[in-house]
Amino acid sequence: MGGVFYLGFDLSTQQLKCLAIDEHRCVVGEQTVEFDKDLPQYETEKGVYHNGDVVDSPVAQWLEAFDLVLQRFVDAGHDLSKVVAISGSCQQHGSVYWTEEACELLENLQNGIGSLKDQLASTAFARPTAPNWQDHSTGKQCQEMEDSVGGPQEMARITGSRAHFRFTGPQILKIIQEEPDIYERSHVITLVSNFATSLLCGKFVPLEEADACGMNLYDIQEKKFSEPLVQLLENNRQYKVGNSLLSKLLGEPMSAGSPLRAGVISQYFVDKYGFNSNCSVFPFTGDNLATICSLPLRNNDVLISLGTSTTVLLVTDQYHPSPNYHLFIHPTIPDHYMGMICYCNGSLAREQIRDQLNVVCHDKKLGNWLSFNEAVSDDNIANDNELAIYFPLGEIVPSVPATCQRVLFENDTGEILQVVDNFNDLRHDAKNIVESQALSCRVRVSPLLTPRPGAFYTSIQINTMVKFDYDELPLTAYFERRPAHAYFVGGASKNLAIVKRFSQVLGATESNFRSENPNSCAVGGCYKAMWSYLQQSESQPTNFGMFLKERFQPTELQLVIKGDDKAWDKYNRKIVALSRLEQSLQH
Ligand code: ADP
Ligand code: XUL
Repeated sequence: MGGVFYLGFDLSTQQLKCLAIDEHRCVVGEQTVEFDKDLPQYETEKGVYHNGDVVDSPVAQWLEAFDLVLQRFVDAGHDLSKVVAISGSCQQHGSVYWTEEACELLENLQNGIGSLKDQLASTAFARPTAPNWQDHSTGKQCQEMEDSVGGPQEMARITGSRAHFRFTGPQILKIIQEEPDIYERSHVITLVSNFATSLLCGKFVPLEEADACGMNLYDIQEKKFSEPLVQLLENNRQYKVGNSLLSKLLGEPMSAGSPLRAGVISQYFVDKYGFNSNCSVFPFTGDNLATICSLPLRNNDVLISLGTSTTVLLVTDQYHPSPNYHLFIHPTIPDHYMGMICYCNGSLAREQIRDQLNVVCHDKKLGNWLSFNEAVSDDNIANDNELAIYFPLGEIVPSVPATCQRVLFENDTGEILQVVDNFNDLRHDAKNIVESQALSCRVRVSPLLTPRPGAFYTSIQINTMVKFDYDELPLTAYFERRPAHAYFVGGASKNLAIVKRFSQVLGATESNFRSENPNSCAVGGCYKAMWSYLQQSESQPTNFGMFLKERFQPTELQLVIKGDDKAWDKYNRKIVALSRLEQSLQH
């Protein structure tokens, strides 16, 4: 490795990854510690312990992973003294409970007297495990928190999300109620992100503001912890021997959007792995937040992750919260937010139709997408008056149990004419599933985008009011708010037929790209480190979006299709029908 370089960590559920990039953003090193395989003594399954609804991870496993991943860098011959800045990403929502002694222990970490685990594991933590985002055990606490502020809508307005099992506030409330001794012994509570930053800096580092939005405790518009929510947790304490919740959380978070440094690397890492003692550490953020930092995403751009489930991430300057999705403060762009919409039914539902179609087409090759793709791309399949939703699993948006519904509708009004058991043939289902999945994303994304009046040709009554979830907007709102760019990632983004059709329905005005970077969270961490570091030494601050735009090579992204107004306009006619179909499921 030549000149300076930057490290990006990704502490996820199953592994700790660390990526090194040089000043040209080329990856020059990569090491991973897989928890189940490399640290079998913890006996975790996919990185976690399951006990009924309770899912948690051993904190000591993460301590060992940090030592191991850095040792692997050194063993691979990398000179860590060239690292000028570090940042990273972590699984969201998890929380780590530290004792009063932890502060001194962190500040006195020393090489030569043992590993991080030896020096911290037995005395620095009030709880040996951290609740994991897969935990489902806080239903009671979610209800109490929503009731205390006046319901899910108000909770979403304050904190960017309604109360969720995995969010940190309900998890802390459960510990207050069920493990009062442990709670009182917890002098400091960190998220996984500032656990990692604190470890590397050898001192407690406050929360990072963007990741703090995953707690159901932070008032996003006021930019401070919500007093009524913090008070509710305080009121649940059985005895108040320890410090206040706000003090445990290390006060208000470090402001996102600015390149504020968390500190320099602790002497422990300097002595043990050869880091330079000036090496800067910038606040770690959540994994989804780091993902949007890995691509040149700007205001009104969307990222669609076509994995097992479908996740839509988008950058917006509109604070339009809803109980159906999440809003977080953007980690690097001031006055912007990241929207996150999670669907359960993504690839699995498409695979079911693919398999049924392959049976009919006598295609015996397991998992072959050929017939499915032909149908999805076929403009001669006449499905303009067809609409269907395919939810083999209960869905999050809209919130309905598992169902499959096919309807025919009146093209000019969107009125549903008939529920049918089947369409002409299964090729219609292939085309309809991709279209309706994309249309569902489109109508949820629209209210979060900036309105930009443009041409549309649809003859349908444009002042018709359309209802999706908690939103009721005139139809025009869905025409005027379009993404600028769409980026497709995840397993099914390999499939051009799916991505092209998705792109047409979503209607990005500029272009649609796909990216095949398997390390997006760690890459986002590297870019955050690099941008933050360069900002500190430059007199003219560069906005993070511009920084990425300037540095991104066009070859890193594959252009799938340019914005196509005509193709997009065709789907305007299906919006009213989708709204009616979804509402018929709620009754
Ligand atoms: P995860 O979400 O679990 O991280 P991936 O992002 O790897 O997983 O996505 C896995 C999904 O990608 C699979 O369920 C599969 O259906 C889908 N997939 C993979 N290749 C293709 C393809 N060529 N066409 C359509 N879907 C695909
Ligand atoms: C997001 C969430 C997951 C974790 C995975 O809300 O719970 O994406 O961040 O690590």
